[in-house]
Amino acid sequence: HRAEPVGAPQRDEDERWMQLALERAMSGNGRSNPNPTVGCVIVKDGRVIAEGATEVHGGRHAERVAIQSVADRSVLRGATIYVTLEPCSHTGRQPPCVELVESCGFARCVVGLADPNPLVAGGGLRRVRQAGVELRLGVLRDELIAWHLPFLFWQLAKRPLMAAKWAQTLDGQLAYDDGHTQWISGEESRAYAHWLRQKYDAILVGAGTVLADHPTLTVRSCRGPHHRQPVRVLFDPRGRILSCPEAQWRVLLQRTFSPETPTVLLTSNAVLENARLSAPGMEHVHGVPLPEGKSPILGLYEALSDPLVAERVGRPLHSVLVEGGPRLLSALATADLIDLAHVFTAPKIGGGQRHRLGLATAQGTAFQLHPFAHARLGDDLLTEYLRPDTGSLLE
Ligand code: AOF
Ligand code: ZN
Repeated sequence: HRAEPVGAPQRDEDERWMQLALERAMSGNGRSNPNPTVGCVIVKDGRVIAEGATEVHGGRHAERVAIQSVADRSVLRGATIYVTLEPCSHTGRQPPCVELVESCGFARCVVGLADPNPLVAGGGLRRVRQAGVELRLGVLRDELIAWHLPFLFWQLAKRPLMAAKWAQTLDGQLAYDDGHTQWISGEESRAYAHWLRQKYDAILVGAGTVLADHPTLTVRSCRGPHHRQPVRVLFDPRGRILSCPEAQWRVLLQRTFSPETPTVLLTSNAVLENARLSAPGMEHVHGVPLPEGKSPILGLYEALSDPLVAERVGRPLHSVLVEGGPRLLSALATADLIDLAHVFTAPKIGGGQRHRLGLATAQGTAFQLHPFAHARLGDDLLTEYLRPDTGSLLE
């Protein structure tokens, strides 16, 4: 029985290069959505000779960016190519990466994850092997699953990934009793949270948060590069926002959109019929009715995956980051609909009674999550959790 070192696990050479490929992917965070942002590094004689990450949707894939960055392709002979996701074997908006990989004379190809896209699904791996290139699959699997989760989830579950994010005190308050939320987590956590926003296609908040915090829900003061703004979705089944005086709801809604990134207001049909959302200045707010005859939370899914919504906001909403408030998060947990949670815990005791998560289920029926990653951010602790069946979906 050998004692394991405390702290970070020992990494082999392939894991260290794959870590670099993951970091390349992360630096392109959100840029290529709904395509996965893949990272690629090419290594020869212990040195990186090329690297790349997927470009904007429809643009070049990571492997092509890396390979085309070298002036003389003959240096690639005998090198090892590391790529976070299986090289594609289909012709989409881009020609198949695997053809390019085959033509370079690599000695080895190290792949993080197989691509569940039915157009690829192992086809790329098979061709790499057939070309006589040594293949290793599954390096840094867990980290790469966490990174590529929005893409993997959409491919496997065929519904939007619902990720929750909240910051809490040690005693589980999401805001102090006076309603003050701004400063629960520290500066590093907030910078990380901004960076995280662009990983998702949309940010979702409930009407309570809009009325209490007047949020803009933008990516700013980010840790790392900033590539895009997610679509903002306001969930307001009872029409609380539009029942404010018009001057007030105009200001609230205007804070949440810009011409490039519209806002979707999900509310009831009746509320939308009476509102003056089509008035000048409101062109970037799309009022979308929640389907009638089912719980608003279930209607939320239907509305998010509606192709008409994708068309109106100019992109599909395959993944959503729910940023609160406690009431919406509690409703999602009660309906067992949180697939993933990013939880920041600040070393403070709020000491109050309000703004906590609650479950409207029978006593003793807890909503269970499994931790899969944690990090220290300044004085805060970030823990990331998966729903147990999200984990098994990925087996
Ligand atoms: C790769 N490398 O960097 C990415 C891949 O429409 P296309 O041609 O851009 O193809 C999109 C699909 O390609 C996407 O659904 C996923 O299966 C794969 N993404 N593959 O070899 C990359 N981003
Ligand atoms: Zn490709």
